[in-house]
Amino acid sequence: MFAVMAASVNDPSQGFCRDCLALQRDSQPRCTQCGSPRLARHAELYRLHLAHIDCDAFYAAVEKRDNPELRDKPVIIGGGKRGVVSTACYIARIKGVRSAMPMFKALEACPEATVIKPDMEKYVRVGREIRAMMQALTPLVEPISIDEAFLDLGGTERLHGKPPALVLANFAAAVEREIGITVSVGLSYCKFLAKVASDFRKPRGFSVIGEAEAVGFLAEQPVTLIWGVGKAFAATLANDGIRMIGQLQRMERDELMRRYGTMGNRLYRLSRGQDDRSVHSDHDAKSVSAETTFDTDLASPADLVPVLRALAEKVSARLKKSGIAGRTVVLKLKTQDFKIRTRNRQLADPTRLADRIFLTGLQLLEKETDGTKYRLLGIGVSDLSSVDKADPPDLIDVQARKRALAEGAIDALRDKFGRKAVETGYTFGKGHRGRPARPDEDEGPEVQHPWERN
Ligand code: DCP
Ligand code: MG
Repeated sequence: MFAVMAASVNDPSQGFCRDCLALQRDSQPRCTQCGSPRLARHAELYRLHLAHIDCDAFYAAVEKRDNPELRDKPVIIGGGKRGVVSTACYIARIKGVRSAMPMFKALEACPEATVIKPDMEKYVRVGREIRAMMQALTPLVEPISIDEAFLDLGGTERLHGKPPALVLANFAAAVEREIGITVSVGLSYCKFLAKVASDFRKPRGFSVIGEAEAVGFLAEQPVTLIWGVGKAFAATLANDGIRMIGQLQRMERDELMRRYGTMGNRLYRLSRGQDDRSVHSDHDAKSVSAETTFDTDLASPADLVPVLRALAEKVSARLKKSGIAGRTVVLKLKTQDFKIRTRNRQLADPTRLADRIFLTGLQLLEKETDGTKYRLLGIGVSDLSSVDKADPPDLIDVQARKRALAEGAIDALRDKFGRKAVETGYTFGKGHRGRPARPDEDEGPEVQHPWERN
């Protein structure tokens, strides 16, 4: 079969059926074998091997699988302490329900919805099963969160007897059959566009972005499509009159870097579809951390504490996004003469709360602020585990419980209005000297996902 495939490279009229995988040798709108309209056709279909896979309405899909009565009904997952929507099925989304929306608003939009409290243990289990299926396709699987991962299928044709595109379509069908939920697949030549592609035609999507159309496709997209351009940075760009990626494509690298620092370089490259990051299976990583190098060395708690707070929030956000928690808080400092100091403290329970990470880091930092000047500060957690045992309600420390609840509320507001919307007492107004680095300057998180153990 693969020989036939190879012959069809670069012929956009050729492709395959995503349901029965039969090859299509003409440009009929339906599969010549099974009649399905779900055909994959693209000039680079058999050449591309970098994929991003993301489950559709993940928590809601798992709940619908486990209660078929809900299949054709609007379902919202969320509520509980935070009172926000974790996710909504696509039926509820038609009514305007979105992740991170306050539950009362979601129910205003869709009063007939069934609301289900999240069952994290179950979602982690399903995520782990899907991950195992991915790892059977290639060793290069890089999980990004509980329901998504990058896969590099380069060099696997011989193993599978078919090119990556077909392996992926087969995988999507197998997940539906064996797990009972649906996924969307993005196939491209780089991570950035594979992720963009997977989001393109959800649910049950299969989108391909080839090298030939990348620049033209990107030109028509808003800047927010670029990794690292959140609400705040998009506002900065809008202030400079830049809204579309096409505008970035017409700017020189020097100009972008002069205006936006290292982020300018990222804008320059990604706007042109240049992204050479490879897929890393992160089996060896055991912690989640964030650190920053200062413009000028800092010694005083007044300068260091706000940075610690901002970094703790970053670590917490990453833990929450990945559905994991850590039990040991690790503080890292680099002195003026490049000596590294690390200090650890183990907590009674794993945490993913910024407040706990920060306060523990603060206790460790207090002992180190003896006038020594530091060029780098970092905070992280290790001893990673799933979230089910994390941050149990603290019956003795009522204040801690209140802080956890407040943090849930802050998260909800930030989900809605962006990070800058809610500043804490520690970070408020500290935007410049002791600021954490821009995303590019940061050391990326090292994440070992609990579902990857065994
Ligand atoms: N999640 C959450 N809170 C958010 C966003 C997501 O608790 N603000 C959880 C619920 C989601 C899961 O993470 O089911 C995966 O997140 P995705 O962003 O991939 O969203 P979905 O899988 O739900 O939907 P989509 O089909 O858009 O991927
Ligand atoms: Mg998803």
